[in-house]
This record gives sequence, structure tokens and C-alpha cells, in this order.
Amino acid sequence: MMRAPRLLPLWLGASLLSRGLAAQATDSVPPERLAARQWYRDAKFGMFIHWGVYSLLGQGEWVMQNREIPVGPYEWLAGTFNPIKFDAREWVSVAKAAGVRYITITSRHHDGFSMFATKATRYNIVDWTPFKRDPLKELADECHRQGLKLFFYYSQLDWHHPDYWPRGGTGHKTGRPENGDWSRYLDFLDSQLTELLTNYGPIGGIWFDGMWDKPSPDADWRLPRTYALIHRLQPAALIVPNHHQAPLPGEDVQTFEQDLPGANTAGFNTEEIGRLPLETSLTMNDSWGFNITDRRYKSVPELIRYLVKAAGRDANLLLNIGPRPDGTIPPEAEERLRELGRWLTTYGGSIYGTRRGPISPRDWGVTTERGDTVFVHVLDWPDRVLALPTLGARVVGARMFATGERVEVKQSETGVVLTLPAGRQTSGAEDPDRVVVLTVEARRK
Ligand code: FHN
Repeated sequence: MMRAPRLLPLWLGASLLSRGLAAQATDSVPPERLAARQWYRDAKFGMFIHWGVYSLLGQGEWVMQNREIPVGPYEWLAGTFNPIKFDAREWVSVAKAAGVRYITITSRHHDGFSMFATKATRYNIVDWTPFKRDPLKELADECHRQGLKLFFYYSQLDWHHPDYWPRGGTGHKTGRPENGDWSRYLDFLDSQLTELLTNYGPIGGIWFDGMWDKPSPDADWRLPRTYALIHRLQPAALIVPNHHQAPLPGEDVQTFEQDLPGANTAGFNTEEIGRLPLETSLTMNDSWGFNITDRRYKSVPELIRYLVKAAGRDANLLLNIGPRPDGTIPPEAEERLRELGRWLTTYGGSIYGTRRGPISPRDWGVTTERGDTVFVHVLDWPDRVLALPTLGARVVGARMFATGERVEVKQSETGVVLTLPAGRQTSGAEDPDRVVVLTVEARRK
């Protein structure tokens, strides 16, 4: 029998052990999946895509709930979805130019409309719309061709399915009958997941969302059965659950929404960080799905800094775009993606394949590391002189990442003082991240 770690209150220790943390330790994870987790940790940057029937109304993906649209009119709307300008090759080319290593796309959002060919319901893009094509198949084929991994976002919450009963916190104004068969609903989920894991070639994994609508243990989501199904069908597919709790058994990634790991400014996340690979998802403006009036796009320097701050916390950034209903990517989003890609062409070596560095995140910035190289990312610091705590190893070389200019180093037992070259002295719009490369004598870990 396992014992609660010392120094924790007994109740907290017992709760942690019974939930995620103990589960992670005792999980038996096959080598394919361990390798996929390592790949995932190295990837650092992904593109999130929220696209569906809701894009037609240009008010975000929650429009059915927010505007109290009943199932009938929404079904009619779905029947008009015809994104004739959708071009998988174009989307994947933009993603490649941005420097992302994977794409996560909504296969089915809370509106319950399947954006892929499915035999489990006629309410899907091939059978219900004039478009008649399966965009996820086209995207999967193109991702395979261009060497990106594809993950499927899958909503467990459903505002359309009659068997999503008893209801959770949302979806009450849809005009559905006040009854349903919960286990039939879960069978439906499993049959769709089986399709997603068999008809699209090897996929990166499933990104679950919406379980928070009916949190467990109040609702039995049959997670062990569903997770086992996924891992049986594709042993290397990762399970990324956005349930806003600490990781549960069988899960592979801990994802945070609109916040860096451990932070909870958005009010969604747990502050508890487990031992799984980490990810943080972020909107590029203030919306996930296409929102025609949302102009609050983050600037390129802001986005670069977010990516760097995530890397300094060992997390990937999953940056969202909301394509338009005709299938095109909003130009504001595409421009920003291309700019990020330009920045990564220079600085990618200090991000991809790194882990969080020896110094924990500070107000001035973060550190990342690979082998005996430490990258000091100076994000917000007005001076040339920067004092660091000890790195646990002697620094034997220091230079600026982009220019190779020498950086002066003074070391003592208490730390390292860097003097950055003259020139751009602050990290600003032109230079959102001054990156210093330190070579250290021996591995600290
Ligand atoms: O309700 C969804 C929302 O529409 C969006 O998909 C985000 C993405 O992380 N997740 C949910 C809120 O937690």
C-alpha cells in the first residue's frame, strides 16, 4: 500500500495519491507512447484551430449557447455550411511557415456537429451539408505529406445529442426532450473516437474538452474504458484532457487554458502541476471560433514572449486561430503566424527540443536548456547588466544567440553577472527576446 508523502497534510496526501499524481507514477506506459511524449515535449509549438458551423455566425464557438439557438434552427444553419475556399494544403503551409510542429483541430465542438465523416450520426459535414467533403481527411493527408502531427479536439459536452442527459451546466435552452440515455451517449462517443483513430492514419492524439460541464465523480464519463480504447487503437496517440483538473490515470499531457502552467488568471485551471508534458492554449485575439468583431489581436512581440515564457516553464504553446466560414484564415492571424515563423527561423534553436532551464522564471525572463547549453531569454529588462543566481556549473562561454557577439561574464559562488553588448539595451518591439547562449562546463543534473 502506498503512503502519502511526508510533510503533506494527511487529507491532501490521500487525495493526491488517489487521483492524478499517484496514477502517473503507477501508469504502465508503453515505449511508443513514452517516445510520443518525448516528441511532444520537444515540439514546443502547435496550432489550434476552432472551425465549425458556428463560424458562419462570426460570434465565436459558443454562439448556440450564448444566443440560445434551439437545435432546430441550428440544424438548418448547419445545412448551409459550405466552405468552398477550404484548402488543406494552404492551411498546412501556413502552419509550417509559422514553425508549428503540430495542429490540433476541432473534430466536434460543443454544438455537437461532426466536422468529419462519421457513421454514428448524419449530423456531420459530409452527410448534412452541400460541401460533402471531409476536411479532416484532407487535413490529415496533408499533414502526413508535409510532416506535421495532427491532433483531434473532441468535445465530450454536446448541446445537440438527445442522450446528453442529465444535462450539465450548459445546453439547457436547446429544446431537447428532458430525458435521454447517458450510456448510449458514451457509446456514441466511443464509436466516433474509433472512427477518428482508424480512418485518418496515425494521429498525434485526442484533445478532450467539455468534461467540466458535468464534472466527475458526479457524472461517470467511463474514462478508463475510453482511454483504453484510444490507446489500443493507436498506442502512440496522446490523450490531452482539458478538464481543468490535475491529470488522471491514462492521460499523457496536462494542458492549461489561457494561462501559463500553474497560473489561474482565467479562472479555468488548477494550479497543481503534475509530471506529464505540459501545454498552454491561447487565443490570438479574445475568441476561439471566428469572431467578426473581435479585433483584439495580440501583437507579434506579445505572442513571441508567450511562446518563450511557456518554453521556460517546460510547456508547449498551442496558439489558436478561428478560420472563416468560407475556409480561409483571417489575414490578421496569418500575418502573425508568418512573423512568428520568421522569429523561429532565427531563434528556434533556443526553443525547440529544449527543457526549462536551471533558473526558474523571473520577472526579467526565463531560461531554457539543451545539454550543456543554457539559453537566457531576456524578455523584459532595461539594462545591459543582468545578475543571475548560480547555474550549478561554471560558465565557459557566453554569446548573443543571433549575432554571436561576446557577452561578458563575471562568476562567483553566489551567481553570474552578464553584461550584454551595447546596442539594443532593452527587450522591445524590435527585439522581444534578447537571447544569451551560455555554455556550461558540466551537466548540472
Ligand atoms: O468551451 C471551450 C471553448 O469553446 C474552447 O474550445 C476552449 C479551448 O481551450 N475550451 C473550452 C473552455 O474550457
